[in-house]
Amino acid sequence: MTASDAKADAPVCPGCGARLQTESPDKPGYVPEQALGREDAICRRCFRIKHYNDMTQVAVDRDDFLRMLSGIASTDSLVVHIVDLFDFEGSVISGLQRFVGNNPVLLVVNKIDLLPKSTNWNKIQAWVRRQAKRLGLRPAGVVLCSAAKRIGFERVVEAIQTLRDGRDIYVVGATNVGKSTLINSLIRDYSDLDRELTVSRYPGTTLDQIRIPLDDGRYIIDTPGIVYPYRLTEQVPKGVLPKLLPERPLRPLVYQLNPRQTLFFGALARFDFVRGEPQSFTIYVSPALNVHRTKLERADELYAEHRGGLLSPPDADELDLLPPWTRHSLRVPPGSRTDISISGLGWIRANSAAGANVEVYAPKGVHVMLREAMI
Ligand SMILES: Nc1nc2c(ncn2[C@@H]2O[C@H](COP(=O)(O)OP(=O)(O)OP(=O)(O)O)[C@@H](O)[C@H]2O)c(=O)[nH]1
Ligand SMILES: [Mg+2]
Repeated sequence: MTASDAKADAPVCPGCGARLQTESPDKPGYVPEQALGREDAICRRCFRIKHYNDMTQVAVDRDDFLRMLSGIASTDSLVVHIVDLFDFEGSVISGLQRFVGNNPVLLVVNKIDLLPKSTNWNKIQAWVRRQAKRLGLRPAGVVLCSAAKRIGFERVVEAIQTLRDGRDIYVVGATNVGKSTLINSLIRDYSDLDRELTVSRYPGTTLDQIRIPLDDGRYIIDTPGIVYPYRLTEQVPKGVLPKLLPERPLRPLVYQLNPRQTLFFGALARFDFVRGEPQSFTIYVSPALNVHRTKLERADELYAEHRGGLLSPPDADELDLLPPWTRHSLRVPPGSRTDISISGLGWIRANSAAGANVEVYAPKGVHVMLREAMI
């Protein structure tokens, strides 16, 4: 996974886990020769992320991640499985139970700061448990938290202490769910270590396992995120991510729609209310994203004329980097509380008991699905 020309016994970058090397500036772990001897040397990529918020994307091999996960079964550890509440289905490792052997799993649902303040957390907790069960996960515990905002952090620590029983702690999850952020918070609050893992808003920051010693001789292990190509966040050009990933709590937007009306989410996705009684739909997407309403019969023309302009992101010069759209026809069943979820973009809650026929256009490969409403 890391630079093949790095020597196997070379020190690793404490930020991303890549083996340090001085040969290939374009490969992971590169440090200039004179920096290599320094005790706190981090690779150039981590340096740039840290100081300039500038990320060099590195191609990663999904099989490496799966091999790494498979290795966990033969260890004696507590597996902390972090999921991003903003992209729950997209960030869950649904086959995790297969990989962990007899080790207990703690399911940590992160980024709860993104939900509206008025959220009923007991309901979310129950929703998470139902979804986890549906997806075949059998966690020994479920906790909700915000690693970045330190909300619910004591619950995470308590659950880890209860379940750990002297074992190592493996922190696993999809890219960008907040694994390294959570470990940084743990280090800061519960140890004397002077260490900081590299975190960034871009998926694929951590490149290899990073073992951080605990007081009792065991380790907490940060791992690279698994790349799930069906998340919009893995498909968009880098420049789009700041608009796609919310930094502040979502402000649900309620749209009262008549049938044959359309909503555009920039030029990233399109939602057509095709058939049903006039009804309201509640949109949960990043507040930075532009939502544009139009009539269905105007939608194709509007898109052709205004994508990259009025309909952005992506901007015109990045449009070609996005895969073409696929159309998903969905039937929202009557009488149900249903979300239409677009992995990585957010979700649309259908509010009417009467049901609806809708169509969603999203970049090819991005998962679009119906689920029980979260809120
Ligand atoms: N809103 C919010 N953002 C968070 C939270 N935790 C982490 N983030 C943000 O999520 C992004 C990814 O965080 P990382 O800690 O790098 O995630 P990771 O899982 O280690 O990512 P990889 O190393 O790419 O697998 C960063 O922009 C973090 O600031 C949280 O609780 N709330
Ligand atoms: Mg990380």
